[in-house]
Amino acid sequence: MSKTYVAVDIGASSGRLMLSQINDQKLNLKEIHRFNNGFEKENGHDCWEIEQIIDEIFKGLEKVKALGYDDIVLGIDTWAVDYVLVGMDGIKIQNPISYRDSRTKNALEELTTDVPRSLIYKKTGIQFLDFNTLYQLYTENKDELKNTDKIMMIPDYIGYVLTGNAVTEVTNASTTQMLNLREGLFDKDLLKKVHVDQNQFPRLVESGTVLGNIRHVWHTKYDIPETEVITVATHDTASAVLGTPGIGDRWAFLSSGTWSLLGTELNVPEIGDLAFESNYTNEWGAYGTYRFLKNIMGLWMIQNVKHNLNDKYSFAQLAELAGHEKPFAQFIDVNDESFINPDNMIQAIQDYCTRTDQKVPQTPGEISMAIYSKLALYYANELENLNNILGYKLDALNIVGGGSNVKLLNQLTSTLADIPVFAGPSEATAIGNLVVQMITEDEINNIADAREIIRNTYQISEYKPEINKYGGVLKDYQNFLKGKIKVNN
Ligand code: LFR
Repeated sequence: MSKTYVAVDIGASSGRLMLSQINDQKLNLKEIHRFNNGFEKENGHDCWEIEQIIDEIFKGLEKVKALGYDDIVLGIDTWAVDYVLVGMDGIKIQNPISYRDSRTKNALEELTTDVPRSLIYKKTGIQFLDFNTLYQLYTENKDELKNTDKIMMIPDYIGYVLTGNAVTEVTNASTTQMLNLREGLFDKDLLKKVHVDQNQFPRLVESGTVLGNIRHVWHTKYDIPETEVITVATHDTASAVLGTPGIGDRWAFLSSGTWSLLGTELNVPEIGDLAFESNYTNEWGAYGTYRFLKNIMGLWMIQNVKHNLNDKYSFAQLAELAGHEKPFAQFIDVNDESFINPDNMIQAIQDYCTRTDQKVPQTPGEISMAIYSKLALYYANELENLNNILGYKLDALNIVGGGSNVKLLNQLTSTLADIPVFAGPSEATAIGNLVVQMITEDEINNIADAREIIRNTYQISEYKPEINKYGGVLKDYQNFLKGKIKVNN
């Protein structure tokens, strides 16, 4: 009889608790609790309501208990780069600030005038995103940092509140852009640059280590099961890639959620000139792997558009409306910084098109198609880039996460990138979280077996490229991105 496992999987827009057992080499997943997440303005900054998030986890655990589960194993994954400063009294100093907050706007530029980008890349292998922990810490008040006992990444902090035990898990810690690839530790020079001492980060641990049991005090406040917490691959993208059932060793993944993370799994980091120039990242994975990938703006754009339309349409309806529109009515660089955190996404897209002298999408269908078709073009462009950097051709693209349900996007991507697409499971992140727990508890041997089990459990849909359907549109888009052509419609 399998133990009972619960994945706490929290993304930028929602969180949930998924329960699973493993029987006959199959997983059964049940959603127990779901809640909204998002940042709120606090003292002029976009902040995460971390207490509320933790309260929702307890609510979910109460539901687990009410279903009759008295004894469970639990793993936590969340988005990356953000952190909580904890004071000498063991209590958070303030709510964590979101990576989308504008405070880091100039930090990357400033810090890298002193320390060359090429050096930081050689040391860390991590892409330059202006919200990396390195640049966030750079903007912190130095006195406040001095009074900080612990700097904890979000899932590590939640684990600490639950169990009282503090660690820094590597998959997430690598996104700080402060881990030294060669030494396997925080880089002393980079720490110094942001006035942080190595001891302020709790000890580094690998994914798949036991953190401890939920503290007694929580049992006096909530009616929850006995819970052993495992430190899983706590970065949601790391869990998503673990939960991706690729076959062979030349498959690409696209973890498609608020962000689109496009890349491939490597056993050795790739930090050559091409990787550096293309701003590819080598995030640390579980079991000695690296996620070689690029961040693409992703479903964030359509999530915001849905919101701007007062949630009148579901995602499925928006995709359906998009399907009636022409796919490439304008070109958009989806990674343009104006889409990072605009007041109104529809306006930002329309302004972009006006600025670049192109057809301005108006209706919900046109706007949705503008996003989906440009995402597909962006993916296709990056796959080509990825093949170039690697020096070999990836032979399949596995799309996982919520976005893997968008058939229109899957088909466009397959055709434009000329690659077979395998879509699903949409729950890859929770699954990756769960299988690391199961490996730690000796119910699955290793990640290769876990992926076999995932293939056994889920129906994966295949999309094949439609030959010559869109002519040279990818080349035109690439020229547009390079600033070589201006499009007028
Ligand atoms: C996805 C993700 C990405 C990370 C971004 C910010 O949810 O974790 O991997 O770059 O969010 O943390």
